Amino acid sequence: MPENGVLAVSHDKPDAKTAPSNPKVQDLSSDTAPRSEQDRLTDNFGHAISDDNNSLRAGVRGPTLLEDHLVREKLHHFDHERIPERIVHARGAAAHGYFELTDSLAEYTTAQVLTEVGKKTPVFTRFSTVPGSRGSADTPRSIRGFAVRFYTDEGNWDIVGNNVPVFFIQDAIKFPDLVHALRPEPHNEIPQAASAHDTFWDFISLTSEAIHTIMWEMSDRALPRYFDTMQGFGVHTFRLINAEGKSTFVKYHWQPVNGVHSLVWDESQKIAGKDPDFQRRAMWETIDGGGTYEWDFGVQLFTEAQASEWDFDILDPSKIIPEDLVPVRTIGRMVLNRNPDNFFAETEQVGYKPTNLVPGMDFTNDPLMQGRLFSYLDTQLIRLGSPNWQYLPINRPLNQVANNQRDGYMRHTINPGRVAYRPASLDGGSPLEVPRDQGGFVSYPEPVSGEKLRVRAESFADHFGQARLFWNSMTPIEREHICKAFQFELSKVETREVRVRMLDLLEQVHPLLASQVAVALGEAPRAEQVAKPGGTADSAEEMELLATAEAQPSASGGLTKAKNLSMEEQPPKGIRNRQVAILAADGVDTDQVKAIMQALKAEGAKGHVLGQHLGDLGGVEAKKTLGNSHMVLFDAVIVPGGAEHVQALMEDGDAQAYLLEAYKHAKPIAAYGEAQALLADSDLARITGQDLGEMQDLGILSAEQPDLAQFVQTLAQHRFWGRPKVSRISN
Ligand code: HDE
Repeated sequence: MPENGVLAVSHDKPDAKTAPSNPKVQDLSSDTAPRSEQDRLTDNFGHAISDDNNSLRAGVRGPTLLEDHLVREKLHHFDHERIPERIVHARGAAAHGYFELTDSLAEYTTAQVLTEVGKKTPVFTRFSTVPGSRGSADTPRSIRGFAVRFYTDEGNWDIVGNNVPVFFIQDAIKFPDLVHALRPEPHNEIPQAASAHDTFWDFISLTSEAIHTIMWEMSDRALPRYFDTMQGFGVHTFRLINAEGKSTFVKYHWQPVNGVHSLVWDESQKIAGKDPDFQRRAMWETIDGGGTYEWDFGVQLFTEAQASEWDFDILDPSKIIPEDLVPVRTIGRMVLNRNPDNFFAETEQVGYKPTNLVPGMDFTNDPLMQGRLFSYLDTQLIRLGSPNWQYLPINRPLNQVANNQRDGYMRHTINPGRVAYRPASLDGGSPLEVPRDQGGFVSYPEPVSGEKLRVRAESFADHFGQARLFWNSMTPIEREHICKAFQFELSKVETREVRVRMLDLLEQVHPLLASQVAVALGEAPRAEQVAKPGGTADSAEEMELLATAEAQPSASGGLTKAKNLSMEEQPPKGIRNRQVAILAADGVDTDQVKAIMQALKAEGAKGHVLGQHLGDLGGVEAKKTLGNSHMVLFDAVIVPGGAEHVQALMEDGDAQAYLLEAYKHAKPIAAYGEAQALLADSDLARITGQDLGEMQDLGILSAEQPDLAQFVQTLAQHRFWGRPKVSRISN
């Protein structure tokens, strides 16, 4: 805590209580501008300003004078406020927190952050979408960035990862092509934050190495519900080096404590309009309310000898190492518990780079990673404008920086003395090199030999094997969502040759997948049996067909199906940070509402009372309305009892729409007391023709009095696929 007490006065948020224990937050506080009610307005050089509303002019209605340094200073700063956004991952949000190690990897590495059990290392973690601009929505179909900076005692360590474990291309030289194809098309800058356009699919159809990652991208993995319901992966194989200098390969995994859950496509698109800030808002509000976002940190550790047995190359970033071959060992937890004070200074100015490794770690020859080792440092120069970007408060490490680098735009550090070179006999030759046994970084002495060649290794040649493994590992509903995603994306492609080339690629994953898509595109199917396109989520026939569609994988270590690829097969993990809509009109049973809110709060979830109007509903307060919210923004809906309120909701189209949307998107619905009649007589019952009172197994609860334990259990299951007649509800 700095002596000037800056931290104490700079914010009065509930999460400020977590600040003093976080050394990085204390470090930032020395640059946090204090703000108090007694502040006197000054210009940038400390001169007090008496009038901030009027320029200095000659005559009451006359021209503004060149002399007016105050207006010039203010406009000058404003004119230069923007910096280039990130070329990819421009849209993102971040939070502070800590990483706590629970299991030491001392056998494998000397890195203190991975060997000192119980130590809490400050982190700053940023989540992002890939293709969209900084002002785009949170929920396009996109792989998500998952970048974690650890401020360790040995310098910064960044795992700049994604929420899927593989990448589209195998060599960095293709990255600009991939991104140019994905981003809005250059002639008209359309479409924003979307892959559903010709250039993207043109590139993919000619780049078969992308097909495995494309399967992930077309699955619901590319539509995470919240940041804390997605996994994170380091993607590449890295090295850990122990005290004897022995190297072990490692892959990094983040497993969300709240389980892995996604949106469905219809929901994602609607959220993009109803609340484009949906995910950043959810994280902000959870943390602002004293809650946390948490992940377990796991590693897959393996040796060169193991790697040599597998029929895929561990240097190929388009391949996973199935958890069946190398289980994930959980070694710690990341807890995000503090929002940034300032978006620009922290979230925008943070510059991650995969070269931020600490001693006891090293890179591998993964050709995608090798390119990244150059690119991230390079990009910060254009984005942040100076080689001194690493001295920005959010980027500087917690330990001391000492070297002979000097000068450059915006140099803040004042380096005294006359020596800025090595070797030097003056000033004691400082700073001194640090030998390995005292914590100096030493690269792993991997033997390297060979001819200089511009080639792709033969061991990278299998492009389809793991795409088939992924397909096989999906449940029928997940397969259906993949088929529908391809149908949507490719139906937006105007060039028929591109669509057909994609079908050729898909056929090599599975003919049924290709056929389901082909029929929707008006092309001939590639399998004997096909389900009707534009089909019905509730079609038992389609589900059965999808259930039996197995492919023959390769490059999979002999597996036909792999663990933990399916989200649906992962067990439910409780309801923490879930959001529940409670529909309420005047006359609602307020005791029931309070009991529901209480029960949700006790489990870490949040009930939101949505009134027909804001304000008091006779003892509970509506902070949102049916009209200013939407079902897609919630995980479940409850209609409490109360005769007058139920009567009002029966006639309210918005209330009816909540039930229809919740049903369609497979979310829990509960109706209590008089609201049972509302359910029975709802548009939902009429349109689907279902007896909604008999659908407890499908997540529709109705009872005289709320059984809140049952509701919590139902909410924990998240989605109830297989509800009948879903296709009768329009988008
Ligand atoms: Fe990135 N990537 N990337 N990337 N990446 C950037 O760096 C790049 C790749 C990832 O929240 C840029 O600071 C190349 C894989 C994340 O600030 C840029 C290649 C993975 C973020 C860049 C890749 C990632 C970025 C843009 C192929 C997952 C956001 C701004 C050789 C393992 C970090 C910036 C944040 C950002 C280059 C491939 C993850 C241009 C050249 C693979 C999470 O430097």
